[in-house]
Amino acid sequence: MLIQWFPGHMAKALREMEKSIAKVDSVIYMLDARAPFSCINPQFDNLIKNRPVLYVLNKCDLVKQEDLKAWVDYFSSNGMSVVYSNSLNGKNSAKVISSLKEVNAAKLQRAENKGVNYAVKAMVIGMPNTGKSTLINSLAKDKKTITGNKPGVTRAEQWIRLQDGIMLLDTPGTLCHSIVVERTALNLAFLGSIRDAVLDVEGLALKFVEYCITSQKGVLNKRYNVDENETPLVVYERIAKARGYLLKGGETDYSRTAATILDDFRKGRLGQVILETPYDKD
Ligand SMILES: Nc1nc2c(ncn2[C@@H]2O[C@H](COP(=O)(O)OP(=O)(O)O)[C@@H](O)[C@H]2O)c(=O)[nH]1
Ligand SMILES: [Mg+2]
Repeated sequence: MLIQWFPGHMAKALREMEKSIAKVDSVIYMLDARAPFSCINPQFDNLIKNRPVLYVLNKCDLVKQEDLKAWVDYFSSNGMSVVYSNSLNGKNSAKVISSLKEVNAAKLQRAENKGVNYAVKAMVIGMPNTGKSTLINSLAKDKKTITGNKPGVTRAEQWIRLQDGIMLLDTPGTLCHSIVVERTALNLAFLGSIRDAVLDVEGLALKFVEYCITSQKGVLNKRYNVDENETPLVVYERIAKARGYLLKGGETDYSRTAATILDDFRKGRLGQVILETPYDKD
């Protein structure tokens, strides 16, 4: 499957982020817990190399406990600071904040030694749709929030001040301009990080059905009440039939079915479905 997109605005966003990095102490790197590897953007490597990074496995509600634990262990054992989050309910907000302070401990200690009250500044980066804005909102909840321009900065930068002595900078999601590994491209497309307008949505949904019936057995049966023991195309058509998505003359409405399947996955209506484990090689 060929996945192409116009990278112009993303290249611009990356340039903006390269300017902003100088103003922040650290980085919050948002990853979708269902496919953390695929959400790593090699174009960020250079950007973040001199800053402490806190990796956030977001949408943890869409992943089984044991899978989440495997990912946390994987990141931790590779010396990376990691925390998980359900940004919709903000349950883990306190842990995200304390972890961010931990990765900035040296800076905070220096400030304390000088007797100054220092606000840690962190830039929130990640692929589109990983939940950056939702996380920021959940952390800022019930707290005094200021957004908009900082004095002396002409560009509209979205700074959010948390009462916990932290300032966060939201960024637009940025895809890399080419994704060489097909599995990665597919995962990002499944997750909704690539705009559907540039995708073959029906082909994508078919690939997703194929993935589910081979690697996530029972998920489609549970949601759509269809027998999964058939080819991906037949299962796809069964889902259409089960939903009554038929065109005049009884033909399958592939496009409506595709939209439903992908939306159900992205919104978590299929339950806990992972796309990757730390043991996946490719
Ligand atoms: N289930 C679930 N959905 C989430 C979570 N965080 C964000 N979302 C949803 O993911 C979608 C993208 O979130 P958004 O904050 O706009 O992503 P951004 O593009 O990275 O800023 C929205 O539909 C959110 O409601 C989470 O922790 N769990
Ligand atoms: Mg956003």
